[in-house]
Amino acid sequence: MKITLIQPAMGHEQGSFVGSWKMEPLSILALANLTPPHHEIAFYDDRMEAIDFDAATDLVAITVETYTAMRAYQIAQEYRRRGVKVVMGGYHATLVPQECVAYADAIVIGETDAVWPQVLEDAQAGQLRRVYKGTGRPRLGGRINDRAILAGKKYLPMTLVESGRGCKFACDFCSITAFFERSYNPRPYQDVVQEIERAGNRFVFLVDDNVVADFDRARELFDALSPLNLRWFSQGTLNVAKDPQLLRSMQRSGCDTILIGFESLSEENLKAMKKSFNLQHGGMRECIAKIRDHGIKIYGTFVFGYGHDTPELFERTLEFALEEKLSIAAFNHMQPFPGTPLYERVAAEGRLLYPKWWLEKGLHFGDIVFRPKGMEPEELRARLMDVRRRFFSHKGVLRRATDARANLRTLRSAYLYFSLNALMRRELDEKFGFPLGDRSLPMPELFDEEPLTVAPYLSSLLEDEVAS
Ligand code: B12
Ligand code: SF4
Repeated sequence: MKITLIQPAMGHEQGSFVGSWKMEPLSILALANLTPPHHEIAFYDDRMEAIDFDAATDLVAITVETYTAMRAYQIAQEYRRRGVKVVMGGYHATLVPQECVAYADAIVIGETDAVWPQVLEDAQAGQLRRVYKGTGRPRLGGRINDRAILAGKKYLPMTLVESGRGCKFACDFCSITAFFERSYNPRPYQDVVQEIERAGNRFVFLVDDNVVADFDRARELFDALSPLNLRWFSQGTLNVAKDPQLLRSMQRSGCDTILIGFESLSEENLKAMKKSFNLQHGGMRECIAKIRDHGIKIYGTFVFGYGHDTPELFERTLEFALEEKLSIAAFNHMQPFPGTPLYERVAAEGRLLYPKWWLEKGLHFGDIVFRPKGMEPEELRARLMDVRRRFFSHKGVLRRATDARANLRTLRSAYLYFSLNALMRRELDEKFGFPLGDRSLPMPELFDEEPLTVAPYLSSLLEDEVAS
């Protein structure tokens, strides 16, 4: 069979796509590497090239996130009206399967590692089922991704590698914890090393949502990375600061930046999002100091729109981010992703302005899709934009640069610090205002479906795991 893999963009209108989002698509790479070699593979990255809908193909596979759902459904519509079967999978397909299945011939719920060959066999036999489900947690060992299908595409010069999936925390807004039900599944560190060596790039993004989810395992991984002379980036939790030995091995292994979700300086907000663990181990400032003392830069993320925000909290948060010399920061609005407890709560309170915001015609990235408590949606949007602009202003960048411990620790750290900040500043207007979907194509038709619930499918995933 000829299989066409597609990474959808969030939308199309302006002719270009946000530069810092053009990263290697690992979901596509996983599918390509799980496909038996007798099949032929074509791949379109909708973020940087036009899709030839008329090119001959037997099956189309599209990865769907919530923000790319509208565009993914439009792409599916184009293929299906040409008589080509479409399979969808990924976060959105897993968390809102009852919607996604209406736009595809088949969907895969959950991790697809074990089930993809079966989907292909069924497709070849003309017996595609409507819904497939990855059961239990797959063994992540034994697959070292080949990157041949990415050749010639203009990605950021950074290799993306998985070193584990999931996270044991339960933040109420998080799709990860909804998808993996608070479990963590590490990949053998030897495979991680092998994949990095095979890719041959010193700049690596370990895409785990919490690379320090298991301290002992993280230490093993970092020690194994040390001889590779890497500059690596990842995401983690603040509690890493409580283990100086782990921080040392992180530093030795070449950790440049760790993204940490601080989320809010308000204790009440943290409580509401089930993230009070951010206040442990001496508090945020003490933890930040320990991490920066090890030469590691911090990319801090903050969220506004929970119930206890005030104008003063925006100012205090900006001052905190500048004072603590965060290398980069994201100031996001609370986003009710379907399938999360947050979505259920905001919906139950009648505060969703658009229940299916991801399919709302005319919506842009950065638009507020719910009614915040204590301020108008437009005020929330405007305050966030103001804080972002001041953080990335020349003054803000220079103030944060006065940091010999991490941001300007070496010439290379300084180069990365200034170039990343310049990129983020340039992109502010482009990113916040980016359209969802392709306005030149018909919007996806809306179908009636069962009311959304907190992913009941995932409970059965867990049962499978217990049974196996
Ligand atoms: C790397 C990353 C990015 C990179 C690039 C992503 C890319 N696609 O190129 C950058 C930094 C640019 C980015 C940006 C954003 N991201 Co992001 N990102 C990630 C991250 C950390 C890793 C993705 C990855 O490579 N995973 C590894 C692959 C192998 O896993 P996978 O995608 O789940 O695929 C498996 C299955 O889902 C399934 N599968 C997936 N697709 C398909 C398709 C078919 C047909 C089948 C059968 C199976 C299948 O098979 C795979 C193997 O089992 C994830 C979190 C995570 N750990 O996954 C967040 C994540 C995907 N991002 C998320 C978000 C919200 C964003 C942003 C909106 C953030 C922001 N506020 O700016 C933007 C949106 C950009 C866009 N979509 O255009 C959310 C999405 C939530 C949701 N409900 O959709 C996630 C889950 C993070 C989170 N904590 O919630 N992101
Ligand atoms: S710590 Fe991060 S990855 Fe883990 S549940 Fe919370 S937001 Fe999600």
